[in-house]
Amino acid sequence: MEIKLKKRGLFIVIEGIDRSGKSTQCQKIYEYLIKKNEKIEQWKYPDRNGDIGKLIDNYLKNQSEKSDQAIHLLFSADRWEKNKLLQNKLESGINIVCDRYAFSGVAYSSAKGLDLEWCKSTDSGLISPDVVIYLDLDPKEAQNRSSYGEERYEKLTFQSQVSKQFDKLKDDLWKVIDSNNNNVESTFKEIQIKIDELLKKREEEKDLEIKK
Ligand code: FDM
Ligand code: MG
Repeated sequence: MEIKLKKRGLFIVIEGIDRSGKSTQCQKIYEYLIKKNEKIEQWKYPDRNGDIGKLIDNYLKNQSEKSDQAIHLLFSADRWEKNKLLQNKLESGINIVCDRYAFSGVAYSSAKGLDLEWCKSTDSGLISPDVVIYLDLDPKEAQNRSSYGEERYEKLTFQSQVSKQFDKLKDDLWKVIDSNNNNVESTFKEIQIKIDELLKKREEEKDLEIKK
């Protein structure tokens, strides 16, 4: 009998409007998993250092113009470029915590008026996360946070529209956390509960695999 120890890495996605605290929580998750002796990497989309990411970065900084469809496809292409690598990492047992993913792609592009289903279609087939942690923040609250307004999308009316589009994407995979209190620790506590749950589930699946 061949015993196959299947310990796939967790793919944890953090989503939310601009300034909702995603990068802070990604860092907290990273540190938490390191402490638990887990292999973990932090990813972020768009990947502004890659070839495609550089085009996106210019657009976001208002240094170039693109049609709504073209920029949507670039964001999507940025993810497709790294999909295989992501799969390999997860299969080799590395956990990935990712700041934004295809849900941002759909929410931001459809907030401009592009068809929701079309927006979804370009990401169809990408690896699905194990959980989407959504940091829920009132767009008016976001406006008061530091560095707001530097990039193209950081405007109250647009962020309010993005927030409404995110609402349409929520499903059972999502864990929605109210982040309006701006309390890093209490927000993380809720995330931690979810992560512990996922780690436990994965261990149980591994045990099942051994018994088979
Ligand atoms: N964004 C991000 C999109 O419009 N589509 C996407 O697919 C992704 C991943 O780009 F305003 C937007 C969201 C945000 C901007 O993201 C850059 P960061 O997290 O603020 O760097
Ligand atoms: Mg931003």
